[in-house]
Amino acid sequence: MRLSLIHSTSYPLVFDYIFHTDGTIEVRVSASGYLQSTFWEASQAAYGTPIREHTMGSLHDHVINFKVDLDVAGTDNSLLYTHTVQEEVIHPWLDDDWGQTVIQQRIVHEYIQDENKALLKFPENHRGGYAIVNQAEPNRWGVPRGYAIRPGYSPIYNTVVGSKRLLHNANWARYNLAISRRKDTEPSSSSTWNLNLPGTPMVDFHKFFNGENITQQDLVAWINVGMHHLPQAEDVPNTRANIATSSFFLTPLNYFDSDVSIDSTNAILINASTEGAPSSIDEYGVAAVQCMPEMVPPYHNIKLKAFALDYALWYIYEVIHDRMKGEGVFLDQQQPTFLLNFLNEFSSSW
Ligand SMILES: [Cu+2]
Repeated sequence: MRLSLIHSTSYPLVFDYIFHTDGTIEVRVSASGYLQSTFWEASQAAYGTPIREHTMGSLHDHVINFKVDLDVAGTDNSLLYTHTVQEEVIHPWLDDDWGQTVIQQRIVHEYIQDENKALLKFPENHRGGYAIVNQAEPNRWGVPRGYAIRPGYSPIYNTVVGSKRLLHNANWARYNLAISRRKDTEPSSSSTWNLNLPGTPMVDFHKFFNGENITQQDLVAWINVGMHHLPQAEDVPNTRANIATSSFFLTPLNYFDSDVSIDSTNAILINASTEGAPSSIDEYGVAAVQCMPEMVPPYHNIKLKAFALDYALWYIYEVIHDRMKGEGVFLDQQQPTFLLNFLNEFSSSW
């Protein structure tokens, strides 16, 4: 099941929450729309890319923080770091020419107990990962039931650290994820006003991390998605949502005793017990469903007059129109000629 929400401005963000039949929840954010650009000047090539004759797409980062208040098999949860290491061991039963030393890998399970050590980046080469588990609730095989937090597309964090504008107000953006004790006094990782107070922000994310023990406690995961945006020609006219996308997965980790997607009622069992004979088919009583969407009606504008198919111009027209209305200048909806002229001039220099 997929739930999609669109936050629509000139730079729309599509939020997808995808519920997989194995119990995985996928969270994905995709960006599109118009770049906030600046004037192209060749000496500034280290800070952007020319995307038109006189226009530069500027280098920037997007980081978006999700608060994930997971309770895995109850509220008593721990942070498990599982990773692999290389080791050198002796296998005495070997009689190879090069000896009995073998280099191999092994799994290391480690519970992170100190909240201060739970400001995390995904391990290099993604050789391991983090999970919220309940140590007191094993599955059938004796393994603590858990949910892993896995990276999806573009698992990034903020590049710039230490700038005065981001002194303490975006500390949440410095990591891939962080795990803290859940508290009513820590409802969000930032606030609208943080922007204006870099040194003493309303919410300083680092203050959530004060050395508390996070073993078998009610925990919250703070997870970042985003993109290092080095603009390119193909960001015009719209940033491409297939590339400007970022995601993470919350996925069962020994939470079940096996893959539960097998229990999906729309499974079909085909039994061909005798060669040459027709096979029996069991659809478990689920009727075939065809979800054809309704035909989309032709586009028409219900507000004002539409100009050709260039939505960019149309958008600008609407913005200008709204501003003029806001400033008390009445724009006759039936006579937008002067505005069309303006748009033509604007588009030729654009
Ligand atoms: Cu961007």
